[in-house]
Amino acid sequence: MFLRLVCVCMLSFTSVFASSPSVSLEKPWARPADIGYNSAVYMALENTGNASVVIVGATCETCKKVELHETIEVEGVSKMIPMDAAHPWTVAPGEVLRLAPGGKHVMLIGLTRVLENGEEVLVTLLTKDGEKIEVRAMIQKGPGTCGSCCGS
Ligand SMILES: [Cu+2]
Repeated sequence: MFLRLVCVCMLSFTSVFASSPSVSLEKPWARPADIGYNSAVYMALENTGNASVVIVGATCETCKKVELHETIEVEGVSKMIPMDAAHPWTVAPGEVLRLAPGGKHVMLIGLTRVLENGEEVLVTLLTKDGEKIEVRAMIQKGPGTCGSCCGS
């Protein structure tokens, strides 16, 4: 009986912490852009927990739609392709997922406010387990471009 009670306790503990996975974010930033345009968010996300973090999507309060993209080169032309749902971004314990210009990024589509240099934008990454990772990205100009649809 005693053992059983302990088990129930531990289970409820786990579910409390399951709402935010153990990750550490390094320098999240987003490109400045006007209303109606698109922006891209970059960061390094380290999995500091002991279970894989699987990112399946994202939301943003200041745009119409968010997509997870990867810039790849096809016959010398760089193209952005949306993440394949069958191959979500998986970060094993101790690994780092790098979102950077010319590679993976979180695409903010159809901005509903201006992303002004020096301000912040809140983006939420969603995991396969229904967890949320809140990302406060600094709006700043950066290297490279995010492809044809960004304009910056
Ligand atoms: Cu993109």
